[in-house]
Amino acid sequence: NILIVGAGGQIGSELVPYFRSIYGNNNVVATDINDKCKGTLGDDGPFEVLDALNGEEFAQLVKKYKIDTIFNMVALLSATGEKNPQLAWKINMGALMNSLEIGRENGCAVFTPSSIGAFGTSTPHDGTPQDTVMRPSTIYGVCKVTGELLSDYYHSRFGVDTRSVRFPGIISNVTLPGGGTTDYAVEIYYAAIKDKSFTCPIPKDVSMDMMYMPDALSAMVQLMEANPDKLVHRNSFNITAMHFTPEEIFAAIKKRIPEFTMSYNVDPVKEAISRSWPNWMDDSCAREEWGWNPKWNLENMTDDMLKVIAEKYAAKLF
Ligand code: VAH
Repeated sequence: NILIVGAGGQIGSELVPYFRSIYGNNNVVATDINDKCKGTLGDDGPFEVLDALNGEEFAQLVKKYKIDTIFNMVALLSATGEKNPQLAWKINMGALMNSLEIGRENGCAVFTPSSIGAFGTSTPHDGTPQDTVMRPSTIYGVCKVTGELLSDYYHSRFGVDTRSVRFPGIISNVTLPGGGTTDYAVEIYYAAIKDKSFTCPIPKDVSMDMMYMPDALSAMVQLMEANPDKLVHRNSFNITAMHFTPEEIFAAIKKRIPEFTMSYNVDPVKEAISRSWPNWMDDSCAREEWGWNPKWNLENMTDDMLKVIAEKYAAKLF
């Protein structure tokens, strides 16, 4: 059975129904710090309130539901982390340490996402390699690099089946992301439908890797179901589906909504963070070792995002 910790987040809220559609409602246990997301996860599979920092309760749930795979989706994202780095470290690393320790004690596989945020200004920005220098300048990035090293350590030292990917910015239309540097690429679609105009917090020339949620969801299944003998890497694989600047996503939306306009009000914190991240990553190792092959690009994603968000707007959901 699968345990998803942080089910209410941007990824968790879509991971739960997706996994339940594949593995069965009752085989996927959703947990979050409170029950706000209960009942919004697409169906009534098991839900438990869990503070991922409470190791006792965490371990009890793993035993109660006979969990064999833990997806730890708990994190304060990059921009939020910079407002309270001590809390970001406490939450991000506390949740991961509990996931790894409880995984070790109970024989569970452990998936924890890493991120393009694990890279820094001294990392090659174009075609960022799988194995390269990683000196991130945000607490989020420090947590992600530490998480990668911890996860590899738990695999080599204790034999825990740890696997993860370095996600780019993830674009989705179910749960709004919070506190991310790439969130502009989600907010722009809502603004295009609602206001026909958008004020962008990211500089016009900054390219970042991005991915549509359906590709992110299938990547997690593909990696966790991959033949371990073929994995040269584990924590974590570069994966990306597209990269663009604010100007490029603006142009894609304007092709569909000609009256759409955009201005810039650059957020200095998000500018510094986004300029320290890759322009585009080399994800050839993921493609070779477990068949990563994204289906969504800027064009078909923009069609789908505008369609779904226009329907949500018509239904007065925002
Ligand atoms: C953020 N969306 O912007 C998250 C993620 C790769 C970006 O880490 O912080």
